[in-house]
Amino acid sequence: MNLKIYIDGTFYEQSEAKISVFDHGVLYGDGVFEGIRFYQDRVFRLEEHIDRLWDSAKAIALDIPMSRTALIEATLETIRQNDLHDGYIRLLVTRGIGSLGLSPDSCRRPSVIIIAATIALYPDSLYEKGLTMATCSVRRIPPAALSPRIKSLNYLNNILAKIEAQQAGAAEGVMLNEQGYVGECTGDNLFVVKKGVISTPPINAGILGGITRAVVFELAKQNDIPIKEEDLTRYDILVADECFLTGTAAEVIAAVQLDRRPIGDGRPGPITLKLVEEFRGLTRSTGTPIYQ
Ligand code: PXG
Repeated sequence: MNLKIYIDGTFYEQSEAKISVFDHGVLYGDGVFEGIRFYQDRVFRLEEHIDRLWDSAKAIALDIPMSRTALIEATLETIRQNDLHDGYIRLLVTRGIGSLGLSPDSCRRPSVIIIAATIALYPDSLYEKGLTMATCSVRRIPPAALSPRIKSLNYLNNILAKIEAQQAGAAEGVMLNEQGYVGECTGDNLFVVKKGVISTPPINAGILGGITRAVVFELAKQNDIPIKEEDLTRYDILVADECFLTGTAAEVIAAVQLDRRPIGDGRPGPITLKLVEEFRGLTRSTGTPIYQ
């Protein structure tokens, strides 16, 4: 597929879409990003993603060089330029070109990059069977070092955990925080269900405030399923009736094993499956229109 990529106001053919080796996004991972989905000509929770991008940028003292409205329009136009109807958007803001040296003072202008593409979805069988998880020895970065609420271009912490999970033969890795409580998975938030009540770690456990996570709170409330934020340990996953993960890429998906031990009966549970269905309904009936 030959995509058209947006870089700082211009659309480039995929093979021509390049940035400088002096961009501090490359040199230091200095920048922020968002992963966004669109379904049937509508972008899902676009405002929320743009809000989070702005907060991530503010938190690293990065001024996004355009207005929110202009960025929303550029995002929609990138999808239109590629004539896509369902897919994935990767929005990046890098610190921009500077000299070799940590200080962002040498970077004159941040760069805005927008990629819209089709997405390689998890196969349906994974939603029916659920995925496996392994506990990682790599801990989530403590908020005192770098807030995990910032969706920054530096994902090494999560990548190392992902490698560890894969080496253990699992699809996802459970990352604990510095205190040993469950944080999140490498690119997804984690929930458990016990006796009909859904629980998930609070944001101050040192996790990303997931947009899909927030949607699950809305869906649980609409469906009268009790939901709460509380500190969880590995024990709570092992004794849970159900476990599921949420993320823009995975949507809502059951997790059925931790460290090769079954969670509940080892199959996706009824509350998880209800949320999977409700979430799909929402993605196909709401969102910012792309083509009108
Ligand atoms: N936790 C972390 C650490 C994440 O990176 C989520 C939770 C879920 O958040 P949302 O807002 O998506 O519900 C994420 C999401 C990708 C990709 O391309 C996705 C994420 C990060 C990196 C890559 O699938 N993040």
